[in-house]
Amino acid sequence: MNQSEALFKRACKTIPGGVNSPVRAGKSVEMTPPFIADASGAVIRDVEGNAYIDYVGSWGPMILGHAHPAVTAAIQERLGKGTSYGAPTELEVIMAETIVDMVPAIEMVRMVNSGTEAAMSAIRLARGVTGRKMIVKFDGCYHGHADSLLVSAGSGLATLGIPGSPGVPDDLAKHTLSLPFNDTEGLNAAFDRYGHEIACIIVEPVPANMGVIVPDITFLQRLREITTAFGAILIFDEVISGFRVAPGGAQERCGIHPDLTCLGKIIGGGLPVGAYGGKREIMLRMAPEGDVYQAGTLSGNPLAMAAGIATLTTLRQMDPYQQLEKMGDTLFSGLKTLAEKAGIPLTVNRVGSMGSIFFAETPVSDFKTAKASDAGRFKQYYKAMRARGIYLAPSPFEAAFISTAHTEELIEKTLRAAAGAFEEMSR
Ligand code: KE4
Repeated sequence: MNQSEALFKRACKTIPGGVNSPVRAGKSVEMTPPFIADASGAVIRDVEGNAYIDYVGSWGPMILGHAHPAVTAAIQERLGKGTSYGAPTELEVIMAETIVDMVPAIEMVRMVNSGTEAAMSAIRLARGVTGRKMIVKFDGCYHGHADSLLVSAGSGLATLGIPGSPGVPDDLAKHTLSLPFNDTEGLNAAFDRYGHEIACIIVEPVPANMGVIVPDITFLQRLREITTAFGAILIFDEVISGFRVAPGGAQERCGIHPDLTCLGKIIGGGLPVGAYGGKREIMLRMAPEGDVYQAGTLSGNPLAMAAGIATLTTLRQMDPYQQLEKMGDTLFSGLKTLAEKAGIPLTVNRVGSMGSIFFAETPVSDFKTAKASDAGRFKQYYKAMRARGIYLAPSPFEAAFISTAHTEELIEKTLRAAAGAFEEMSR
């Protein structure tokens, strides 16, 4: 038994499943998760000292790579001043001003501690503002684990094959309508039937929790039209796509402005964070200004703010999006070519520096087609790549992320590993 296996065995005695978030356990690939000792740049090292090129990036936050000097320095500078006060700081004002400046549809923003809190707060606000109960989400999209949103969620739930979750009361789940993504007809039919009962649509404008799905722009435009027509709130969950696919996220890329936006991950630089924001007149309904309640002991935590501000400031200075686009294209078109050479059908979906591969012969455009891809082949691929020093998400329903620390040389090394993996799989 190696050290990770020993630690996992030990962890399972006191932590459910040995992990603090289900998808980390790698159940769908049937491998013990590596226990991490440290990471820097694009490389992560396990407790045995094995080094891997990292495409998980903490599931999105590490767009600058691990232990980026600017982020580390910002945290260290704050440490000596205390870790939490429960009172406002200038850092929170700087963070809010930066988000408002960078994200087109955000005029006011509230910090929370996770993407889950951001999404649950945004739907509570939408229900409060409209006085309506029903919310619309899309199969395969994941917005954290708040009760109303664990209905055909993607990510962990998709990986574990649980359609919803025990513990979510039926009379709450019944207010959530989950529709197929990229299906305008289904959307129109739902609004024809329930339109005036619908408080909001919450959507990942670039889904990344059923693997990455490329949105049909006319579908996204229809979301905006139909919510406006029926007086419902449009919420873009940009916890992953925010600052990832463009400085202003997916809403900058597609030019569609939601009423509310959820953020997380990148804005904390790896520390616990979330945020929701949007139109001023909607956000002013939040306590203590307004009557919709939401709170959090550690919301706007100074260490998380320092790390997040350093991350966003560095991103603005570097403006790495063209380089990330190029690296993404090199990696994912390379994977497609290599798989074809090995006679292995592969569908590749990518937006900027995040993408997924599906072992499928047909396009993957929604949860149904994502689930139809060959999970057994993914397991073989995952094992073969990990054996060759490439660290991928242990699930076919996640994204691979490229950071600014990934070099052409590391991408080439990854493609060489993939060539070996596909060759092994084709035998
Ligand atoms: P957190 O509560 O995990 O910070 O954020 C929830 C969330 C909300 N919205 C989107 C679009 C998300 O992708 C997430 C969380 N993402 C998953 C992985 N795809 C987190 C990984 C995990 O659950 O451990």
